[in-house]
Amino acid sequence: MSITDNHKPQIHKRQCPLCEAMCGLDITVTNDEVTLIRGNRDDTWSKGYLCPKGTALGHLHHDPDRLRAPMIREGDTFREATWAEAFAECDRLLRGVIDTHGVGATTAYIGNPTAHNASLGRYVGALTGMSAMPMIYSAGTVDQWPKNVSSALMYGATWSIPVPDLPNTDHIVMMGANPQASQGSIMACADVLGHLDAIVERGGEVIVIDPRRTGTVDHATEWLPIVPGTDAALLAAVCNELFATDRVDLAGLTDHIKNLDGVRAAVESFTPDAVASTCGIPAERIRMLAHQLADTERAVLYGRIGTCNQEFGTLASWLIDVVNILCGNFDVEGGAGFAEPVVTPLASLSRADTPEGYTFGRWTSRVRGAPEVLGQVPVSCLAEEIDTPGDGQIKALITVAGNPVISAPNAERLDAALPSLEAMISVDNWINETTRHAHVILPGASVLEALQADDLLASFAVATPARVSAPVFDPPEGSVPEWQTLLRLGAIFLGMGADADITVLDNAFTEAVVGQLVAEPRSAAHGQDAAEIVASYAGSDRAQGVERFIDIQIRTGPYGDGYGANPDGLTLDKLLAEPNGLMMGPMPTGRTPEVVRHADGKIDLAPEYIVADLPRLAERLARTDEGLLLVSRRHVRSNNSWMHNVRTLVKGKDRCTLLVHPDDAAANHITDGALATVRSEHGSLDVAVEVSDEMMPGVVSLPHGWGHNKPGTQMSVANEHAGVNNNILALPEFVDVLSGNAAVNGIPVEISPS
Ligand SMILES: Nc1nc2c(c(=O)[nH]1)N[C@H]1C(S)=C(S)[C@@H](COP(=O)(O)OP(=O)(O)OC[C@H]3O[C@@H](n4cnc5c(=O)[nH]c(N)nc54)[C@H](O)[C@@H]3O)O[C@H]1N2
Ligand SMILES: Nc1nc2c(c(=O)[nH]1)N[C@H]1C(S)=C(S)[C@@H](COP(=O)(O)OP(=O)(O)OC[C@H]3O[C@@H](n4cnc5c(=O)[nH]c(N)nc54)[C@H](O)[C@@H]3O)O[C@H]1N2
Ligand code: SF4
Ligand SMILES: [Mo]
Repeated sequence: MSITDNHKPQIHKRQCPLCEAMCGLDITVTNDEVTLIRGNRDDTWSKGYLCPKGTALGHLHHDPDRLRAPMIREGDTFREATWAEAFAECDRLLRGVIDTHGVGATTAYIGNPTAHNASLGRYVGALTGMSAMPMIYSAGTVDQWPKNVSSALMYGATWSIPVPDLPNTDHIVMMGANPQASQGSIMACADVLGHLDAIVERGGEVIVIDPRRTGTVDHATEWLPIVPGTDAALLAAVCNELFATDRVDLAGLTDHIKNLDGVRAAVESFTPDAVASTCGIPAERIRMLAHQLADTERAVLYGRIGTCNQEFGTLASWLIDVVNILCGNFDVEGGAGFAEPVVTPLASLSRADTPEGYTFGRWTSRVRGAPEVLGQVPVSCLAEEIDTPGDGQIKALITVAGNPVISAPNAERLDAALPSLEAMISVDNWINETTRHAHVILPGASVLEALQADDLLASFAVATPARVSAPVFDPPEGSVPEWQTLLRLGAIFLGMGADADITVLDNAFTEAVVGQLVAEPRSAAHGQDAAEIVASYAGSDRAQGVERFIDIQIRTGPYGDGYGANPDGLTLDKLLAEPNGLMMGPMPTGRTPEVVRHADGKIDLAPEYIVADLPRLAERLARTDEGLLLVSRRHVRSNNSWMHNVRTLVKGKDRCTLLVHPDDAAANHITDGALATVRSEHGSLDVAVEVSDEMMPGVVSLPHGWGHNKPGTQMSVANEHAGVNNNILALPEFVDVLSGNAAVNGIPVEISPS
């Protein structure tokens, strides 16, 4: 039943939870059915923009394959169960493992939608904390871990990641990002391409550095093809040139920076001439790149997944910020800066593990000996930790909104290992390649059934939007919201059983977070008592749970009402009354002093841990990679692995194809449309080839997120459009050494006709 019983079409205003663009949508509902979705032109953030995925929210909600009730495994199939039965089964299975093997035999995998889902994003920390699992895995190590490492060491804050001020820049260099498909990442912005067009219209430059001439290049002034994995070398040479031509200008940051000389020394051997042939970019063009970035008043360098998911991810991530700082393009209008979200993200509260700062390699993984980085090891380790006998072998796994059988390197080994688990619980809404192995699946709300309030994503916003969205539909009667599911799993770990009173746990968790929120210098409730704040909700209709949590994040945030301290400030109710959202202003500048958490208050321009990796980069310069290198790509109609069950999005020509340059196709006797066998050191697959000069010679591209139609899945549409799993080719131990992040770009492959 819908929230209103009106049979006339009703328009609900709601932000899209699918990607970082956070578009405001007009969702028309007629007789409990979504009949139309359009961009909301009055939305103060996205002004009517949307992409084809946004129009598919109704399909996701109505998808008959989407789970509405918990499922319990029975032999090779699942049966629908009550929530009480499902939690009792979780208790039985998890306790079995913990009592026999200890908590060290349990782990969790946290997937990408966690960051987009209000309940999961806030309460996943409750589960991992209460369970005391010694380690967890996440999609983060096939994503932004290098950026977290560089921010941890440069600023003392893992999630303080600088974002380009896209609306106000006149010159942007984009490396390893394709917003035409992705809609922007660690740069939240609706209509990125519109902003790029505007830069060009005002006479500015948009330079795309990518081995592929992507759709973003259609909105750029220049495409610079680059050999995969060599971005760090290019950027080291840009820094070298900045020093050599005396262009370094720290602008207002001089007093907030240390180790400038450390950078100068570190990049000394990386001259433009030394790196040019490795990167495939002429030395003269590299010099000009440096000159343009330094000499243009409002210029910025931005890098994303192509600069992270590669061999030198941390070096590249670090150097991107270093270049912006050296050019005076940091924390100023039109440069790279730190957004300040209205809803304070929990991630922003994370701190170094010692007073001296972050330490790495505090422990290593059992089987491979991979060093821990920011509490995680590469997700590709998970398979071997499950299938290798011995003390500490993983016997129980909880997946939260993740599909690692598709999205992680070592995919086929993980697929084979999961059935041996004694307990596998999936908090997920579909029976897909991963969750088909679960003993119990616990579904959450649909994309239209829960309150939507972004916090983490808003910390990458190119402005300061304030918006929360009410649910469009009520969840089914008796269903359990995801925040409760996570707390209940936590209670099971604590030995409290399947029907514990989770209110106590919720209050304790919330109070602990509030304590940190009010300690923030910019908190509107700075210095107030956490217990009193939590207690003030007692008896209200927000006495517990995620709504209370969001209200607290808003009211203790920099724009909040501070429980009376700032009476005109924001509250959840105020924002719920503004379905078009409020725009608090452009991306702030001058935030460096409050963002940097190092004891001396200074940005470390040359962290030792990072600089020590430069010899490895120098070795790369000495190496010539013969043969072809594989990179990944995205498509606007797809979202990692989980939206191929929407017919309107997968219709049309096959998109899971290998893009090959005509010269490489000819040299390997491959023809357009034919099947080719692609082989890496780790695996091989057959896939249809698209011959196209949009690839630079020597590089081939295959999307990730495909490889459906596995037995036991319940994804009727996706299974008709199976595609192949890119990660079968990924090399499990090919990682960015400093972060442990997977190098799924730059994989040496051979191709031949099938
Ligand atoms: N080769 C290669 N591999 C890659 C990448 C690449 O570029 N190349 N990219 C990497 C990146 S950046 C990422 S982020 C990862 C993604 O890796 P994952 O996060 O593991 O994969 P997704 O496909 O996002 O899976 C999302 C899962 O969440 C479920 N889900 C969706 N919405 C909800 C919800 O609201 N609640 C719950 N409980 N479940 C939900 C879906 O059913 C699905 O099972 O893939 C990585 N893998
Ligand atoms: N439609 C859609 N949107 C999405 C997603 C999706 O799957 N589909 N996924 C979401 C997620 S989880 C993320 S993390 C973001 C990612 O957002 P983006 O970072 O914009 O990701 P991509 O679109 O994959 O673009 C990456 C580009 O890097 C290039 N590349 C590969 N290797 C290298 C290299 O070594 N150097 C350089 N310079 N370039 C390289 C690739 O050719 C590709 O064009 O997108 C998010 N948005
Ligand atoms: S760009 Fe598309 S998927 Fe992303 S938030 Fe907007 S409508 Fe949703
Ligand atoms: Mo991602």
